[in-house]
Amino acid sequence: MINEPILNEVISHFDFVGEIINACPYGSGHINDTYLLEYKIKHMGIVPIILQRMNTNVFKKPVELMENIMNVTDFLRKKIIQNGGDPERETLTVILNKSGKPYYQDSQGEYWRAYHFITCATGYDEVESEEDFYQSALAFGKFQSLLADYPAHTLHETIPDFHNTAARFQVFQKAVKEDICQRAKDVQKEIDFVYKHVEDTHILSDMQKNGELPLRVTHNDTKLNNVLIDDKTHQGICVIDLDTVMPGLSINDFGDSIRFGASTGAEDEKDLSLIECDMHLFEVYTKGFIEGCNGRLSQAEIKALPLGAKVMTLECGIRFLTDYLQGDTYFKTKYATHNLDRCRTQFKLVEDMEKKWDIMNAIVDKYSS
Ligand code: ADP
Ligand code: GN1
Ligand code: MG
Repeated sequence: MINEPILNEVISHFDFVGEIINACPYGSGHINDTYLLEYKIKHMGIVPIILQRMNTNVFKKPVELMENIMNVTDFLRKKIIQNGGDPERETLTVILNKSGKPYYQDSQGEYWRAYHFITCATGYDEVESEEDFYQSALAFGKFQSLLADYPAHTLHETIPDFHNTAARFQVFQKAVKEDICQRAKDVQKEIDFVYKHVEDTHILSDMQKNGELPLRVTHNDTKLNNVLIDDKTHQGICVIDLDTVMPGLSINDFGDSIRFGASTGAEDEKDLSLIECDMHLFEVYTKGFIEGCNGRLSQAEIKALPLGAKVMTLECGIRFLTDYLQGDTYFKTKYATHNLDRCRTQFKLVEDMEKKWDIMNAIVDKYSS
């Protein structure tokens, strides 16, 4: 937990107005440390703000990362205004520090940033209604279509090889070999599962290299809780967590949402009998995502959507297992086998998708023209 003096130091370097009345940890992200600050401002009442300590273990170049976020949110803001939307609610607004920078580096070298808090909207940790899931699909699809003419080459790669599954496999192999925590012996079944799926780890990069799948500006972390759903209208209003916006594959954005939202259980569910890929939710998301992309997806991309779901799920499982083998240094964990539990749900989902492969393809076919 963060100590008070640092929080006070950080807060004093941003241009927040009013009297601070509350500061508490917020949200359930696996990467950054997020705080909700509440300010009392005369005539305005309580104004909430999001303050985040950026995870520089994960994001090695926070200044470049914030440059991406400033540029992407400026671009989105203009598009949203052109389309008659509300830029205050439909994209993130960064609050500058007192020297005009979009971040503050504290006296211990840590990087912080602040956003306007988007009120009366929720980021769900699980699918509570199928309509919300549909709305999240529309929002992530729309995000991609709004950024379709963004000059992708100007974006920094905030995590190199982020969704390069073949590179993830290499790191996994090294982790098994080194086995620094001597955990490999307990997870032989999971390790074997990865080796059985080695062919799947390079299939998407091969399709990209041979021109079947185009590089686009993608979000790359399309979990359900990274889109805020308006509490009143129930529309997916704002895509958040823009740290990994980089050139990538549209089908990976689709796939990451499926592995999280179409699962019948939580990402860290221990009872694997509760984990399946729900074909109805798969259909709901497929419909929304294709609609949201608004004609921007090629036929080849649409056809490859089930593959995106399977490979992203496999990749995420490999990442959780690798982190478990390496001593849980990447993802935040709450108990010793947290990453292992997360890995197991992902591999169960992959198996289930393999069983339901024909159904998944038939669903995608239905929405492909
Ligand atoms: P992480 O990378 O750790 O997942 P996020 O940027 O997704 O961090 O933020 C964590 C949580 O904080 C989100 O899931 C969401 O609930 C909340 N959050 C982040 N930014 C905002 C915002 N501008 N307005 C309201 N809630 C926010
Ligand atoms: C992390 O930041 P968050 O919690 O939205 C991770 C994703 C994983 C996800 C698994 C930058 O997402 O790639 O899919 O956990 N983000 C990063 O829950 O590694
Ligand atoms: Mg998040």
